[in-house]
Order: sequence, then C-alpha cells, then structure tokens
Amino acid sequence: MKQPLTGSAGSWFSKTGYRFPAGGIQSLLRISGLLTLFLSLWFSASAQTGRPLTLPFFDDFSTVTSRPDPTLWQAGGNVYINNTLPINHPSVNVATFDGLKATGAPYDFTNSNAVGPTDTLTSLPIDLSGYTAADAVFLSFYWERKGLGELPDESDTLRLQFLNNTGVWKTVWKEMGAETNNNFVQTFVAVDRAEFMHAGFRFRFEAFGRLSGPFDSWHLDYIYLNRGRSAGDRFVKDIATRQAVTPYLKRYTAMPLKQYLANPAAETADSVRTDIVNLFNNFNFTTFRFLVRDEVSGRQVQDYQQTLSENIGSLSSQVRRVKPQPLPADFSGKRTVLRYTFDVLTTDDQNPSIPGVNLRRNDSISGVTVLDDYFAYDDGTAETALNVNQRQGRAGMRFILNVPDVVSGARINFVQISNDLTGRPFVLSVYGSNRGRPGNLLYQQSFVLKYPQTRNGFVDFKFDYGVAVKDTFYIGWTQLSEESLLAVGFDKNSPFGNQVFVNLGTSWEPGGVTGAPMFRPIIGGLNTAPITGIEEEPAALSALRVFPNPNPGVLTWDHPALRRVEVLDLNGRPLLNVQPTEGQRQLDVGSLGNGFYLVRLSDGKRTVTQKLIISK
Ligand SMILES: [Ca+2]
Ligand SMILES: [Ca+2]
Ligand SMILES: [Ca+2]
Repeated sequence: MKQPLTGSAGSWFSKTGYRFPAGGIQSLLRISGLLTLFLSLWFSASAQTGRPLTLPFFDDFSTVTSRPDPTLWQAGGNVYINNTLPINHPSVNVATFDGLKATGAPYDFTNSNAVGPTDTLTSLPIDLSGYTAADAVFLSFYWERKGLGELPDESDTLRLQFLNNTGVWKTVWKEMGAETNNNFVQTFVAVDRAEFMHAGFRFRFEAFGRLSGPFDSWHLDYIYLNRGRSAGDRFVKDIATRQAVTPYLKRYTAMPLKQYLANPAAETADSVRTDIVNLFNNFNFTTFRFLVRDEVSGRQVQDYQQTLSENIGSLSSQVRRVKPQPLPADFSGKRTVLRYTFDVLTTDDQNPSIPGVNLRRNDSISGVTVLDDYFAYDDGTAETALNVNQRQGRAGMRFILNVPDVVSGARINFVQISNDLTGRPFVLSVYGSNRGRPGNLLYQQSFVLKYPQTRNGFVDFKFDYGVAVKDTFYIGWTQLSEESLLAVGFDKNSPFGNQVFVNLGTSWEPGGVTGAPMFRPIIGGLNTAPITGIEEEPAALSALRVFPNPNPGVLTWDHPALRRVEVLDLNGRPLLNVQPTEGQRQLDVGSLGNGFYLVRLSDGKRTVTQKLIISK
C-alpha cells in the first residue's frame, strides 16, 4: 500500500526539502526599518474601505473550483483553480497561471506571439499594523512550473510582490521559466520591512508569458502567512487528499446509461484510486470512508469504510484504493450523475498547526461519472490541445457499444489558442470498423466552428440525421485547411489513450497519444429515422459522379453526356439545377457556402445521388 511519490525527483517538494528564494532578495527582505505607524495608518485609511483580514492568512484552494475564494482574494485575476494541471501538489486543487482568462479566452487572440502580463492572484488587504521584524512574519507557498501544462520560456516569469505603505508594489521574489520541475518547491519569504507593516498590506503573484493561449503554466498551492514562523517552519499537521480520483468506469469516463446497464459489472472499474499526503513531520493514522451516490435520485450505491494501520511518512503520499460497486440492475431513470467520494477521517481539526484554520477542509475528494447521452474518454478538463497538422487530415475515435444505438452528433471542446477560428468549416464523420480501425463512412456533415463560453466548456454539434451504429463505431473530425488548425482540447489525465486514430492521406494509424481528446459522441435524441450508411455506388454507375470530394468550388465529372446536375441541401431542398451543355465537364458551384450537400446526377436513363462537401 505504501506508494512512493511519482515524479522524476521522487517527491513533490524538492530534494533539499525546500528552497530559499534567491539570496539577494532574501537579504533585502531581512533589512528591517523603522516602522512609521503614522504613514501606515494614513495609507490604509485612504486606500481601503472595509475591514482588512488578520493573521493567519491561509489558502490551499481546496474549498473552491475554477475561481479563487472571494473572501481572501481580489476578483478578476484570472487564475484557474483546478486539480488536473499540477503534478505532485501538496493538497487537492492549485491556482494555475497561464495565457487564458477565466472565460477560457486568450488575453491576445490576434497576435499569436504576443507576450506580456497574464494571470494575477492578489490577496485582500491584511492588517499587519503594529507588527515588527521581531514578530517573524513569513509568507510560505508551494510553486511549480509546467506540471501538465506548457513549460514557461526562459524569459517568462512568476513574481511575488508586497504592497508597501505608500501604495507601491515591491517585488520580493521572482522565478524564470525554461527549467522543468515536477516537484512543488516550498518557498519562504520574510515580511520584515517596516514599509510592509501596515493595515492595508497585500501580496500578489503575477505571471508574464505568452498571451495567446494556455501557454507558460505556473501552479501555486498552500499559501500561508503568519507571525511567529521561521524559514524552517515546513510542517503543518495536515493530511490532505490530492490526486484526482480515477474513473469509476472501466472503459470510459462517461457513457449512456442504457449502454452501461446492458452490462454493469463489466463496465465498472476494478478499482478507483486516489492518493493522500501527510504534510506533518509525525506519523498520522488514517481511516477513510468511500461513498457512492446518485445525485439525480439521491440513492446511495455504496458506503464503505477502511482503517489502515499503516503510517504515512512525513511529506509523502499513499494510494487509497477501493473496488467500486456496479449500479444495481434495477437502476432506473434516464440519467444518473454518480458522485464517488473518498473522505479521509483525520484529526486535523484538533490541536491545529494554524490557529483558527480547520484543515479538515482538504480531507475529501470526489469523482463524478455521468451516465447520460454521451460517451467520453476525457475527464472534462483540457491540459493541452490536439491538432491534425495537415490539410484534409482526419482524426477518429473508437467507441464500443454493448447494444445497437444511434449517434446524433458530437460534443466538442475547441480550445482558443493562437488563432481565432470562429466560423471556419470543419467536417464530422462517423465510420464503421475495419479490423480495429475506422472503416466505411457511415455519415458526414460539415459544421462551422464555435468556441465554448467557458474554459473546458463543450459545444454540441448536432447531426441532421441520426446514424445507426452497432458493435464498434468511430467518430472524428476532418481538418479542412492548414491555415486553420482545429485545436481540440486534450485531456492528459485520461488513462484511455489508445482509442485515437489519425489519417493523413490514405490509411488510418493509431494516434499513439497518452490521454484523450475532449470529443464526445452524442447518443440518441433524434426523432428522425436514422440513416444506416451511405450506399457505395455500383461500379457500372461510377461515371455518374462528381469529384473531387470534398470540393473547393468546381464540380468535375467524366460522364460524356450528363443531362442534369442538381445540388440539394440535406433536407432535400434544391439549391442549383443545371442542364450541362454537350461536352461540358465542369460546373462552378462557388456560390454555395462551405458545407454538406447532396448532388443528384442524371444522364436521362439513370439518376444517382451523391453526398458532397464544399470546402473552399
Ligand atoms: Ca491545494
Ligand atoms: Ca487535512
Ligand atoms: Ca484533464
């Protein structure tokens, strides 16, 4: 059961335990000055309204998701609270700094090379009036570069500033990019200069990097400011949950309830796991409880408790593992949202290391599995983005059904990265299976790209017709131009990585990626009769066809005496109706927008209908 910490250096704190800030900065901070109480009070009274916070100040981000706690932090800094981007963090959830705003939009979406200030995390005012260097006020925090995000470049920075008593922000600590470090480093900065000892004291972290997407990632955690500390004050009596809980399902992170209930035992994972961390310097016994509950019906599915007599070493982690119960066969309803929770029953609220802070706040961690109208391999958070770097390049994802079903579209997370592709066309395709890879084309439809409104949001792209599928099917997208590389969110946390296939021209090959695109087939939900596939044209009729397909705007055919060319939309409404002249072999259809059409060709004896994609 004892599990060494993962990561190249073997733990989430540095090999030397912790690292001091750069010597120059440290010695600068140690210069104590005389406190001018008058000036301090003057500033705080003029610049602040409302009551400042008092020591201790602590946040490990475990109590919120997405945005920082507004009772501690100033709104609008755009850091992203999450539990999927960090590696080896001290407790569940971190604050991530990168080039995306809280909405998921880049700071700069016109110049992909632009750099500048990105996210900030600013404390609310903290009353330090009356303190002196003798009070030994220290700010400590854990920080990491990159994690599962993007490595900051050499010139990128994360810096810490303190607000002094004349309203000036003073830089007291700074780190540069370039060097990967998969351990969170604990840093201590003394707050001992008189200019900081005022009632309106604040501190802020600021990142500088690329402004055009989720680039140059820094992660912060476990921020603690208090008096009576020292730079060796590393240990806090705290057991914390940390690692995102593994999937409840064996093959997917989400699947339609109907597909799950066809074989609950086989679809339920053999175990679900998380890991917990001991942040104290003493051994600490733990009991944990594992609960599974359907949030739609309120029904409890599992309640299990285990006490481990094993100790967790100081500043190390241990895996906790449970065999989850399948949903009972009589489970009814249209959908379910299963919340499965590890609750570590610690005594962190007794004799706390941080007076007034209840460290049971980080003792519980949940996973959520949705059984509704879609399949997913991803966990709902993109750590990076994936594109197929070639015109007409295709990607396809494999899904295996328990019972026949209908695909009615795709739910996609497009990431706003480098270039704004709003309105650009792309094509979704559904394929059958050919020896474990995408096979015959069952359906195609073109769409225009739309970004979600939030970071990690999804947009539904619904087909005009449902597509009947059974056994194994594939669904994917086609990249229509090199200039507009579709960036599909990519979940690096997913253990289901071998379901992606890529076709750069003639054959489908395994994608060879670790993780999963945030691309989910929508199942069911269309009332129209599903189509069962596009009929291949018999060889004798092959001359009754136009090419190329997809088509840039000029239809070409080989037939020597075509009588009629009709272009229809997918609902059968005629858009063009042309009688070619003798010997005519081409037709300009440049007036049609990019999209998916039907072309009906007749030579007077036979009529053939063909699906056509216009892509200019
Ligand atoms: Ca945390
Ligand atoms: Ca705790
Ligand atoms: Ca993720």
